[in-house]
Amino acid sequence: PTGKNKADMGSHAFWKTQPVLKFDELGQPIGEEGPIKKINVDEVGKEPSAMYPGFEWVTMDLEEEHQLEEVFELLTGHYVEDDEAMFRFNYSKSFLNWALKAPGWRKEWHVGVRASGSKKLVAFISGIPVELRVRKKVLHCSEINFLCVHKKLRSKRLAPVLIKEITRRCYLAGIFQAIYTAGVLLPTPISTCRYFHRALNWEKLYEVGFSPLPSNSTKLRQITKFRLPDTTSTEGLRLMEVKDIDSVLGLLKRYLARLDMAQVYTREEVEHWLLESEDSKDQVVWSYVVEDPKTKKITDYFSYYRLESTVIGSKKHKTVNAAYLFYYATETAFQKDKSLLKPRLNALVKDALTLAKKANFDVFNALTLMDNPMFLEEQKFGAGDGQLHYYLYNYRATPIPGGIDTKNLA
Ligand code: NHW
Repeated sequence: PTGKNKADMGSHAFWKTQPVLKFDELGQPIGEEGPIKKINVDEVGKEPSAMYPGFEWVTMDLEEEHQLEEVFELLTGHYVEDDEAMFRFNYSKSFLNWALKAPGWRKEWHVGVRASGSKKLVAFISGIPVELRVRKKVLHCSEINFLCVHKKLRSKRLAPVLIKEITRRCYLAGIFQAIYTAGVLLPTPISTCRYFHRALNWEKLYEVGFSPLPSNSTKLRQITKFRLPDTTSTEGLRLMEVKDIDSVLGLLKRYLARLDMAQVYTREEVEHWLLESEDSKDQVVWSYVVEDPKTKKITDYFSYYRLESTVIGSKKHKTVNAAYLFYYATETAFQKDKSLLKPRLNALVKDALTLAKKANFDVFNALTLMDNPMFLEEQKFGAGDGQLHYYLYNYRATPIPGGIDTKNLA
């Protein structure tokens, strides 16, 4: 046998020691959903485990501009790339501020590793507190993200050490569950979505190698296909303002209650995640509402956030400016006539695309979650290569279907 088979479904020397579902438990009935392991905080280590010789643990202070810059530099050079190493996520500093300093954030959950000699930051992992509803139960958990190991230190089993350390810090804070997402397949996803991409600037996406030219098409035809109107069409559409927070929170709560799994937002979180302070130099999130001109009620909401990718090999273009569909909600979901939802979502998303194009984005990305399958094809999104797996740590739950996945059907 070759070593390759071993790597495939994987022996998972680390993950098999962790309180997560095994692949072969997938087909079996889960029973009552709940924690896999009972954690006794008294038995949790009070100190970090030993770090490899030549390296040391550090708690990052992201209120300090310089330390935020260090995390930014590490991620810019070493974070997630596509399989062909053509693009790498380039989270901006304002994005990191937004994502890592969400309401209730703790400095202790911004964990780094430095080289002892040079003090250079070589690895990072983070968590933020979130309330997560899985079907009827609400879990206090952490959302783990930005796990990153410097390219020169890969495959040395540093990632498991980082994961165990953030786990220890969560346990000490009385948090025994976590949610995280990854493009790689690990034991065992609770849900899997596919990325879909809608070209806004097709020519640039073609030039950087992101969008192919189909053999039965021409450049001009592709450009025409993805053309968008100059103005939006939904009456009453405008930017969300502070005065809309309560309406948006109410609408979003009702909309998300229809899903098997969703974050439970407080007012403060809506303000943080959906409304950016006006003095932000480098805007991350764009939120829009539809205000009914007659009743003045907020009937719809949508948002997207900005995340650039570095183009690794191109001379002509340094980055791809991508918008990611974030939250949305619409009253049509609650009307008796169920056939209203699909056309309304299509109209809203078309407006979102139109606005993103005006704001100079190159591509608009969305996953196969929420009600997205109702508009992805109609709005000319195409299935990408990438999947996003959703995972729960120390929680046993029946998997949640992840919407359409045309790549798997093909
Ligand atoms: S996913 C993005 C992860 N980051 C990147 O892909 C950046 C580029 N890659 C790297 O920096 C979003 C490295 O390749 C990383 C692995 C650091 C990924 N999640 O050190 P070794 C997140 O941040 C397992 C979980 O030798 P490496 C979510 C792998 O399966 N595990 O590898 C993070 C193997 O274990 P196995 C991952 O390439 C969630 C082991 O690591 C993983 O040098 C974290 C190999 O380690 C991934 N993305 O470094 C979990 N990638 O058992 C949080 C690889 O298979 C859990 N591995 O042998 C919850 C904790 C909190 C609980 C609180 C109650």
